[in-house]
Amino acid sequence: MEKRYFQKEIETMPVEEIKKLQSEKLVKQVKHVYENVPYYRNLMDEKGVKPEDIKGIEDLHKLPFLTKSDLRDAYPYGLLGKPLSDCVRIHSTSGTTGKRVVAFYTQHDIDLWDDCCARAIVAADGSKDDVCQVAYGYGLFTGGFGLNGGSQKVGCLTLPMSSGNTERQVQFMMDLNATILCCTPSYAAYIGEYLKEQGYTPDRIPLKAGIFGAEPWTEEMRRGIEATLGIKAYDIYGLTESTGPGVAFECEEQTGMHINEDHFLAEIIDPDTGEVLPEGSKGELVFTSLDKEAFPLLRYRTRDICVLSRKECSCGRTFIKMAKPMGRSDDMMIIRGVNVFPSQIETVLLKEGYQPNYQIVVDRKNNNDTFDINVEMNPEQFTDTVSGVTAMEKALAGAMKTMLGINPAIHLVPPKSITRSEGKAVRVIDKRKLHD
Ligand code: DLL
Repeated sequence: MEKRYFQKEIETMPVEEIKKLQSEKLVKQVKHVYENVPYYRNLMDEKGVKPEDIKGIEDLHKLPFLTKSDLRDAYPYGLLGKPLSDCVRIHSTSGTTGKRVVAFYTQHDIDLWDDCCARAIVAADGSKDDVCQVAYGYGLFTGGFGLNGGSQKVGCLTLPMSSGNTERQVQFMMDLNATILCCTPSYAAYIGEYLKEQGYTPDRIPLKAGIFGAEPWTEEMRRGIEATLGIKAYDIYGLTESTGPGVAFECEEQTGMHINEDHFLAEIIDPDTGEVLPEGSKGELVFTSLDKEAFPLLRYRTRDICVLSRKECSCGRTFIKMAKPMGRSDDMMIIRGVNVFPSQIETVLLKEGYQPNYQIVVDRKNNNDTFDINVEMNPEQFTDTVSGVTAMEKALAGAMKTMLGINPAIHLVPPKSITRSEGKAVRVIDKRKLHD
């Protein structure tokens, strides 16, 4: 495949030049934030740091962190870097607890965000000859508008479907020959399942690529979606606080996502001590937005756990890569004293031949954690003999024990009995939080 980039000179810039550019932007951004965002100025003053102390990216560690609770304290306008009259849009996080985070955008911010998403679409082989079906939600969620902006910038014919109404999604996909699908991986899996039921084999589906993100998904799930839809599936990462999708995107190598380093400066820290860790270490991802105007977050702790790597990439892009974040530090459940991530459970399910249709239920009874996993059987595995089901449950529980170190109670449930997600999947019901 001929290598294509949306902004070649930036995407393939020598690393030393990227670092130089980041240093220049950082110095300017820190000064701007100190002068215009009293909330952050107070944090810097408390830490005894002045803008003059930041001479380049090597001084980044001197700045204070921002956390989600700062965003809540400063809600709604406390972190604005531009007058409200210069802002043209807001988006908000999908969080369901506490106050939502509200992020602001100037037109400049929207433009750079569109560029980031356009880079992702071109990396997935998109061009003006493609029909790009955007099935992320439109609205306060950033997925729909973000990919929509990128798609139009590339010149694709853009189908702003939003999420849901699967029957209509499929009808438009077929009638208008959509070649690129953008949605959450769980919704892509659902669309695939629906198409299969309707008798569509991969060769009859016009799609060639998918750009899936907004939630953790495993390599096994990727291969499953690729096979059902007959496409190449690319990961995309982002968060509302630093624009939305497109902070990082995958190229054809499919070995992690290139971070758009001309706009976002990434660090990995120890989530407990805040210490900056060397490249290649696993830890919490922290982002500094280098040139966003309206919501210019410095050293924002994402709570996403991942690894960065500057290993050379065959695609020619020089941007550092982040591994798939396999859960946020706050997704991690501690069950009977053991750390458990939903992604580990998903990996076992897919290895054992199940689909990623499951729900984890954690509760506390008589001071002991209970740990149940409801798992859907595939139609071909479906058996209604009690002994057959019990044997399958036992085998799966054994595989889980090997991966997790603790034994869940597995409940196999009939095909299609777990509600499908059209956006981000809800995998965990932790009832302990209700009691605590
Ligand atoms: O999910 C933005 C987005 C939209 C990304 C569409 C990709 C595609 P939020 O709702 O603010 O924004 O949620 C951000 O979702 O901190 C991660 O925990 C998780 N996340 C996002 N992308 C990925 C991914 C959007 N590719 C939070 N893999 C982030 C794993 C992801 N987790």
